[in-house]
Amino acid sequence: MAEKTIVTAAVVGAEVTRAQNPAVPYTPQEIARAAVDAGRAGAAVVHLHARWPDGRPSQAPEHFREIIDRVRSAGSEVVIQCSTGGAVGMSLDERLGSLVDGAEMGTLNMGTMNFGDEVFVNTRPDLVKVAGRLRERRLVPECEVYDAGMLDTLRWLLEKGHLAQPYHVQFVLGVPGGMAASERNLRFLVEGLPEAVHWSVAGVGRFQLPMVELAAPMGGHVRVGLEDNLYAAKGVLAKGSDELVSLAVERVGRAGREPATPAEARALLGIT
Ligand code: KMH
Ligand code: ZN
Repeated sequence: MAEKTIVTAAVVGAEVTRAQNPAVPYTPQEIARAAVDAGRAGAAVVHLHARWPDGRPSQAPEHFREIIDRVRSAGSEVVIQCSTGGAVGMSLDERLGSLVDGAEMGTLNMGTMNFGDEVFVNTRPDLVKVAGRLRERRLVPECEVYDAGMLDTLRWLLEKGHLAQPYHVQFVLGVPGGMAASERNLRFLVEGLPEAVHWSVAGVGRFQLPMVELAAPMGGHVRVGLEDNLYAAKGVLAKGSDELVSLAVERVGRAGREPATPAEARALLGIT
């Protein structure tokens, strides 16, 4: 029996807006509802960002606390992963505001890169700081890998003792400035992992569901949601991240695998 597939729902990022898709959640209440709905649709993990009510990206601890409280009050057991990426232009200290009590995982962005027309800054000292904070707070890191050289950075963090199992790798493919979401690139990246570790892929835009179809038979895990993609099909806006999760779950099933429950995802990811 193949290992179960962890479906992560990235229900809102820092970049997408309601003008692009009215289903993009902004308030903690809306983001929590989107997370709970994604969990019902089959997501085991939710990757969280926050917003100010007017839609500006927020890493304010109070926003993350409210989202997590609301998710748990609704009875959802989804694994909570908080973004330390935040938005381009935020200071690292501001970005770390998301790591509040109740978080179980935090992202660790693996290097500086062009992110669209901007620069997403993650120097090596930044990485060491984020990794240290995740360790202090006993959060499982999810390493966000956008480009091949970032795997060498991952190896460096391991060698220097800044990172150790358990950790998870998310290949985020298709960001303008990073590696494209292609089969060749995904296979190359998976082969280049420095050690046996669970990995997942998040394809940006129209590559989101094709990357699910590719990764599921390869034994990978998958991420979908409005952070990375606003459409359920060509020209058809997604009604929410839960719809994208349902589409991913269908594809995982077609590959002969089953979606992991939150408890199964915790066991796979080493969350205690
Ligand atoms: N918003 C992007 C600049 C993460 O969540 O850790 C980075 C991002 C990564 O979304
Ligand atoms: Zn994110």
